[in-house]
Amino acid sequence: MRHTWRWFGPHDLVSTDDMLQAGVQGVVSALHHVPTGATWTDDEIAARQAEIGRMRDGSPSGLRWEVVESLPVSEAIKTQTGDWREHIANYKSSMQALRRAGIEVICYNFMPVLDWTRTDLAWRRPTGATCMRFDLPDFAAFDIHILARPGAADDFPEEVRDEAARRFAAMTEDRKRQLADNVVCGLPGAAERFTLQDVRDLLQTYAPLDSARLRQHFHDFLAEVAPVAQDLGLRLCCHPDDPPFPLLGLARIMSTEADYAERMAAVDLPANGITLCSGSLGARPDNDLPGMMDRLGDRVHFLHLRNVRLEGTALMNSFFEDEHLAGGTDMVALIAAVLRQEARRRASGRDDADIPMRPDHGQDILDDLTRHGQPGYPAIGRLKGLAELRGVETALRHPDHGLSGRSRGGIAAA
Ligand code: DNO
Repeated sequence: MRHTWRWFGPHDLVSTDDMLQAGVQGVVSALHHVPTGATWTDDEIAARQAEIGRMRDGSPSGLRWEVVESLPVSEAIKTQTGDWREHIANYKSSMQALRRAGIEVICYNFMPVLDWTRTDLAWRRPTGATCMRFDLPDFAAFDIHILARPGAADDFPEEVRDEAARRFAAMTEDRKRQLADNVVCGLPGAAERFTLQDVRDLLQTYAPLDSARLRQHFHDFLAEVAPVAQDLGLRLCCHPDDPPFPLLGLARIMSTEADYAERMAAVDLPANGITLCSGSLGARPDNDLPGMMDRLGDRVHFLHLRNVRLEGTALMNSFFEDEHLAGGTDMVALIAAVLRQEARRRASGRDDADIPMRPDHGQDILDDLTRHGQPGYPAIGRLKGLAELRGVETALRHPDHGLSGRSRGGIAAA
């Protein structure tokens, strides 16, 4: 695996120096200040590359911008309204500019309205660490009582509805505001910041879009951009829905293995690939992450490794972001599946054998608790995650004690 790290740019409170000391090999970034739908220019891309290339004192960092996360897909493209055709043309121009700059991997998502959704951004663990959490009754309180979305109550089981009503009745105005801010925060580092009214308006534009229509729009988008990516030698990789179940009455079409398989078959090109995010997909009990890596691994162009702890067995659950080796996903089995895939790629001479991986999210620990970086992206919590993941990888790769071609379930191509 290629060990990468998400960086939000010069305003990120975690610096390039911090990344180097964490042992990072490459950087994941985006031009968050460019409005969604506009073209990324050569100059803007070069400026970000230069920022990544230097340490705080101006000396070279030796780091390169290796993965774009995200080149965002506009709501206009997802709904096929307004300037969507122009946005697709701009998307292609941005891909060309990125390729000219030597960047090959582009992550994006096709989630309507909100990117990731949580109810708590700093939920306290017994150790005093904090993490992000999705609490179903709190989310229902937001949806039914704060956003007051028509029909929202029908989307939750009765006991969740009742608990949501009880909690809402006890909420101070501050708590209501905070909960709303947490839920609509789901665009890390993006230029846009949604108000409740923005969310209501956007939901209106999605009203006519059921899953079948949204799927069709996704396939139309892929039919436009994936062949261009293939010709340019780029790898596109779609991030899953987070969480991977329907929210706010919106269609969700990247939540399961079947969704991924269908999207890849729609435009069957290697450039049409996926971001395997174990934390997002793992929030659904029926997703088998090591199995998905084995079966879909050929098209996995980017890995987000993190773990969540589910608090129930239903499809729609409360969960929190656990430590990287805790939680419901068997991280050792998943990394073993990644190493098997990389060995297969090496054996067949693919030049993308090292799959970029970033430790996704981290709990806030130690000095993170006073640094207050981007929610989910603390320096030390992620460093700890990366160190643990690297430890698993190192052990599995050990020639005598790890998985080898000779041992059962080995990582060799055979
Ligand atoms: C959350 C991230 C997502 C991801 C986008 C990709 O922290 O994993 O926001 O960057 O969904 O488009």
